[in-house]
Amino acid sequence: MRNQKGSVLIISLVFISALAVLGASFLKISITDAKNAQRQMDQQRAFFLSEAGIQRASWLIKQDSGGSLKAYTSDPYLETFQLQGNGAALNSLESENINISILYTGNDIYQVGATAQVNGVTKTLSALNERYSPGKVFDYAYFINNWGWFYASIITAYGDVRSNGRFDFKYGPTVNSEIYAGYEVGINGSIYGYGSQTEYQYPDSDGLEMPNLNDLSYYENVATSKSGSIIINGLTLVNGVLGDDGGENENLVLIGTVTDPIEINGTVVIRGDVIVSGYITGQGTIYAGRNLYVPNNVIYVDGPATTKPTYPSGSPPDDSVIKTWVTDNKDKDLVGFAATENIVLGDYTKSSNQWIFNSYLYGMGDEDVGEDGIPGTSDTGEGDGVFTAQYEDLDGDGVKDNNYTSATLQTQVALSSFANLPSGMINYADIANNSETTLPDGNKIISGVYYTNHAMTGMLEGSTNVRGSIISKDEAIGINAMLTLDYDWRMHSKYTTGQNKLIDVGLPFSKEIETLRWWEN
Ligand SMILES: [Ca+2]
Ligand SMILES: [Ca+2]
Ligand SMILES: [Ca+2]
Ligand SMILES: [Ca+2]
Repeated sequence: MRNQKGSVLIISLVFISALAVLGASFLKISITDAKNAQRQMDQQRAFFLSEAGIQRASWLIKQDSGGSLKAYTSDPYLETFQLQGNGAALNSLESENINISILYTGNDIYQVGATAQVNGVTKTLSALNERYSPGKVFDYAYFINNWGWFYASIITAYGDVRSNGRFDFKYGPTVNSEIYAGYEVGINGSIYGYGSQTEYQYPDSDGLEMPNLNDLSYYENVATSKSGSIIINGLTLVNGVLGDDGGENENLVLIGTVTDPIEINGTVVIRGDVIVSGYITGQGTIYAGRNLYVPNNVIYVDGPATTKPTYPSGSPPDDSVIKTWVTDNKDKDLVGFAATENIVLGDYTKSSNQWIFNSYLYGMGDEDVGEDGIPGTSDTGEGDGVFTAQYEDLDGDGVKDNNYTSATLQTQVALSSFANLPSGMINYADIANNSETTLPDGNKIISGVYYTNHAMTGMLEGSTNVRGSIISKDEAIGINAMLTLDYDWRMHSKYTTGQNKLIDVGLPFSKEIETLRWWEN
């Protein structure tokens, strides 16, 4: 029994010392683990603080309305701050120093940096921020905030198409492009072109932010400071802004001919309605404070040699093919049109072929659309008769917009009260023509990038070639002959943003600061 007891004791001792050894090594492991965990936590904390630094740098750029940060082109602007600000720190992180730097690299691009240290662990982040870069909506031949719809076999699109709501196709259109929709891509019957392949269709895509033109003051500052202008036959019709000086007529008619085209140079703002027709040349963007009217053709005098890059059948063109086309044509005519209210195509006063306005346009525009900002989705707040400005004031004008009416289409003053109206023109029909017949081939050409955060609408009775983009919140365009959309790739953000941008015509921006890229040093 004793022996037995002794052996039990020995065994116990051995067991206890074994436990002690094990315990010591467990202790070692857990101390190392804890050290690793602490280090990881410090890394995360330092990362978080640096990220806060990048955000503060972006905020400083946004606040810099006078552009004083643009002076820091060789030595960066430096600042050290703490999250606690002027108050007391709520935890140890809030009293850590965050060092930020801002270096202006030209073309409204800033390189920002931020460094923070927690318990000897340092993290440095950098980002390239562009101010006022053109909205991503310009990457598309057709972009609609609410509901994209191609309902005709006579529609052919070259260039990507997108909607923040549904995108519906009916009666067999041809879509040589990628298709993006915030909800469903609805295909009723067949569609043709490589967009018919599901690999080029992207339902449930993130919504793209629309530029908001409710406040044109930024664009007016650009127009004035860079002396944007519109000249016809040696006569300067717009010098910066039209309608800002006492007695200046804010409504303007622009009609260009082959010999005396509309010459545009940079950004110009016309505070009222503007009617644009005929031949146009130069590079720039025309902002209208109310409606833009496109009663006829808009034709580049010196446009790209071909209307688009060569599209192979069954797939998109290669990036290199597109880039060559863009580079070859970067100095050719290129005009953006941006309207605070609506863009009206053709002759809206014509009594025939008005079905489109009654059945579609007049059923759109109401802002009681719910939290998602898109009509017809039955989400929270949609159609409840309550206007929640926080998410339903889509155009930011502070009041609830209702459905469009005939007043939406009409000029704000009689045509006879517009500046630069040619003599002999009395009624809108004297200028407008739904089916262009003056061109040798009888086709209608609408060149340019057309943007409105309200409706783009009208009637196109002749075969029409849009050479650019149609971008709007609502779209109600009637067609009864071929409509071909040729995206102008020179407008793509690949070529209009960043340090190596090729093109700058002053298109509207969506976000004041766009991060082009960011990295950890
Ligand atoms: Ca003026
Ligand atoms: Ca909705
Ligand atoms: Ca509502
Ligand atoms: Ca509103």
